[in-house]
Amino acid sequence: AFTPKNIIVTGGCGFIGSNFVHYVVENHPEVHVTVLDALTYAGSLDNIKGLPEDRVDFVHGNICDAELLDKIVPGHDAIVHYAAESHNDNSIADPEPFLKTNVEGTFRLLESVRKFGIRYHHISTDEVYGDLALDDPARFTESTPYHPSSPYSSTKASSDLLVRAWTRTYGLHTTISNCSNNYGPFQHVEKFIPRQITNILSGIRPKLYGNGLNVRDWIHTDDHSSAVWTILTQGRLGETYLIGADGEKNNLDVLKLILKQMGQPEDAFDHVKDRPGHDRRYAIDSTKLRTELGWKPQHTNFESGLDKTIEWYTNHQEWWEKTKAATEKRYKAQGQ
Ligand code: NAD
Ligand code: TDX
Repeated sequence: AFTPKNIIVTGGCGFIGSNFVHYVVENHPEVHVTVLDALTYAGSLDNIKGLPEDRVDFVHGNICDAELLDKIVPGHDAIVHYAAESHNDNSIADPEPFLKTNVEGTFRLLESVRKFGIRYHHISTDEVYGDLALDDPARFTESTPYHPSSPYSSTKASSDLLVRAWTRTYGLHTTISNCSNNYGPFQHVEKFIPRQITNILSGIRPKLYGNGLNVRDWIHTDDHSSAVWTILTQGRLGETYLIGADGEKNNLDVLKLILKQMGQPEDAFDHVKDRPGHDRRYAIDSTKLRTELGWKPQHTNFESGLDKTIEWYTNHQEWWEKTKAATEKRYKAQGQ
C-alpha cells in the first residue's frame, strides 16, 4: 500500500474537498495536508476553520498557476485533485471558467506531477457517462462509454481523458474516481438539497426543475472521502474506480422528504423551468471498488443523513446566509 505523509488537496475549501480534509485530519494522524484553493464564489476558509495548524496549511492560489505549482509541489508525495467549477447551471450560463479550471487546471497539475514524479488522484463525476433512461436496468460501470451532456460534464470528461493520456504516455502514477451525487454539510446553496433546505429556512418556496422525475444516485460525502482514501492508498495505478452507495432517488421524492422532515405540506413547492439538456438518470455500479479494495459505504440511511444535513443548515445560518441572496438572484434571472 502507498502511505502518503504530505498531500496537497486542491479545492480543499469547497464542499467535498473540505469534507475530505476533515476526514483525513480525523482518521489519519500521520498525514499533513496542504490545501490549495483559489477561493472562488464556491470556496470559503470557514470550511476548514478550527483544524489543527500543525496538520493543515493553506495556500491561496490557482491550479492554473504553473509557477506557484513549481514552488509548492516539491516536498509532497501526492496530489488529490478536487478543485473544479462544479455547477451544471453555471456552466450553461457561462462555460468559460469551466474550460479554464477543469481542463487547463488539470493539465497544469499533470505537468507538475510529471515534473516532480509524485502520486496523483483525480476526482471526477458519474456525469461523464451521460444519462440513463428511467426504466433502464443498467448502471454505469468503469467500461461505460463517455457521453457527457453539459458544458460542466464535458470539461470533467476532458480532464479524465488528459489523466489517462498522461498516464499512458509519461507513465504517471495516477488513479481516477467517478462518484455520484454527494450530500452533507458545507455544500453550496446553489445545489439541489441545500437550496431547498435554505429556501424553507428563508421563507422561500422550494423550486423543482421540470416534472422532478430525474433520478440522482445519492451518497454521503463522508463515504466519498473514505472511498477516495482507499483508492489513493490501495488503488491499482492507472485504474478508474466508480464510487456509489446504491442511493437512487428521484428529485420529487427527495424534495417531499425534505418538506416532511421540515414540517411543511408536501405540495409547498414551485415547479420552475427545466434545465436545458437535463440528464434523466445517473446510477453507479461500484462493484469493482467494493470487491477489489473492500470498500463499503457507512452512511446508507438516506433519511437519517438528510435529517442531520437539515440540522446542520438550521444550525449554521451564518455560514450560508452570506451567499444565499446572490444565488437566488442568479436563479431568478434564469427563470429558476
Ligand atoms: P465546489 O464547487 O463546492 O468546490 C470547488 C472548490 O474548488 C472551491 O473551494 C473553489 O474555490 C476551488 N476552485 C475552483 N476553481 C479553482 C482554481 N482554478 N484553482 C484553485 N481552486 C479552485 O465543488 P464540489 O461540489 O465540492 O466538487 C469537488 C469535486 O468533486 C469536483 O471536481 C467535482 O467535479 C467533483 N464531484 C462532485 C460531485 C457532487 O455531487 N458535488 C459528485 C462527483 C464529483
Ligand atoms: O433548484 C433546483 N431544482 C432542481 O430540481 C436545483 C439546483 C436542481 N434541481 C435538480 C437538477 C438535478 O436533477 O436536482 C438535481 C440535482 O441538481 P444539482 O444539485 O445541480 O446536481 P447535478 O446537476 O446532479 O450535479 C451534481 O452531481 C454531480 C454536482 O453538482 C456535480 O458537481 C457532480 O458532478
